[in-house]
Amino acid sequence: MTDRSMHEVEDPVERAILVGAPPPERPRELVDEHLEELELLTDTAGAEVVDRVVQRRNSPDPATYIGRGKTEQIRSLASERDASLIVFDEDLSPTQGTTLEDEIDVRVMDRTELILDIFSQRAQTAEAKLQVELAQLQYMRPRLKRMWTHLSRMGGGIGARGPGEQQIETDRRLIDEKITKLRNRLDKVAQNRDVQRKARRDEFTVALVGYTNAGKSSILQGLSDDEQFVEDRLFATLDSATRQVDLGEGYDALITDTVGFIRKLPHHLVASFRATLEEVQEADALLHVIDASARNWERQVEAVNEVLDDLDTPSGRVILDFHKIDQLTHAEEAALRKRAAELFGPHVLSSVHEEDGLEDIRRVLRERIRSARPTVEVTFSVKDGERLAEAYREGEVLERRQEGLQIVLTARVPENVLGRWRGQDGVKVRRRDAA
Ligand SMILES: Nc1nc2c(ncn2[C@@H]2O[C@H](COP(=O)(O)OP(=O)(O)OP(=O)(O)O)[C@@H](O)[C@H]2O)c(=O)[nH]1
Ligand SMILES: [Mg+2]
Repeated sequence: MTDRSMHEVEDPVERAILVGAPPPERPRELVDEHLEELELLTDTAGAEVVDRVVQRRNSPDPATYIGRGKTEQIRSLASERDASLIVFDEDLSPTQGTTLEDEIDVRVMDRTELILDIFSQRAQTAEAKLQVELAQLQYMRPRLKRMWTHLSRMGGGIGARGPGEQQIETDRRLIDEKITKLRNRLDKVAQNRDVQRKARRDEFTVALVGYTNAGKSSILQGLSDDEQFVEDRLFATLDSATRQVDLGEGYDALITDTVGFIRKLPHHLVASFRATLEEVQEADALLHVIDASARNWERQVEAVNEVLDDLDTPSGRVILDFHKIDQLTHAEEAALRKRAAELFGPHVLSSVHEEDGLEDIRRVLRERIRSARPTVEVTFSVKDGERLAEAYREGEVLERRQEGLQIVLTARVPENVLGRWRGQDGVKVRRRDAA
């Protein structure tokens, strides 16, 4: 499989061995699926997978997760394959990481560390960089001993020894200070965000959420004719981008593309991305984009729902979008429609490769807007300039006429504004359509 002589000539790419240690009852198919995903993650991080090792375990070994025999086996496999990295699908405790790295004598990472690494490579905005750095420091803090070993390994290895306990203590204090600083800076960024959000409170907002690589950025691009960063890679998007989108029939919305979710998204990351993800919590509607061409889409939906629950997202706002349906045969599409109707509430089907493939999305969002901001006829005095300004500012005026000393507007107005108007003397509100 590997040609060592070629490798010796030139190969700057890290060579990785993947290790899965699933419980005995996990079905084979699922074990493979997890390792395939780990391979994609490893590839995204920039390393090449040269082998996979699986050991089923009832309970993890406290020192090495896998058994001693397996550890020894991986050690010789690593030297045989010339691997420079071992990636575990399971989360390793600080002790397990250190012991494994000592025994295998090659750098060891777990899934969380790998995802953090990808995020740090991909973060673009100042906010995303701060968020990833915070999550990385929190991950590193209890694992300083191993991190130091990484460094000494990179520095040439032989003779290089890890720092003494005292050094680690000092580092830990420095990290704590840094964490406090980062938190403060992130709080400031979050406040700015709040201000921006308040400024657009009266526009209808939609957040695109979904498993990584589901097609969220492609959909935003298709809806807005705007260039988005689309890539057949995991976590192409880390920074949320918001676009004003014309939905047709005079409706528009602000649509935000967000970071993709994944099974077991490290919780430090969810915590530090909380500010970004507030866009999700506060959106008027959530379009949950599902890659319907993935054979495990149902499990991806579950993983996304777990993160959404974690964020306390009201489920009534979620619309499921079965995407990439151009990849399905007619029979598959029919089966999907049936399954979707059995399982879920409101849903649509979409594709960016089919003519009018995004029409269903536009339609369902128009419906949501109609019920969130009903069309009303509102009557008030011509002298009430404040009301007129408010109608234009907070709502969408469809028609305006004057009857004597009264102004009559037909407008789409958010419910909260209508509530205010109803209590006002001299303002009459009449509903034109049902919610
Ligand atoms: N066949 C097909 N492929 C699609 C469709 N929409 C997107 N893709 C492809 O799916 C891959 C991922 O698309 P993205 O839009 O980057 O997905 P994303 O959900 O933004 O991914 P992350 O930002 O990584 O979370 C790309 O290779 C797209 O070209 C579609 O409707 N049909
Ligand atoms: Mg994206």
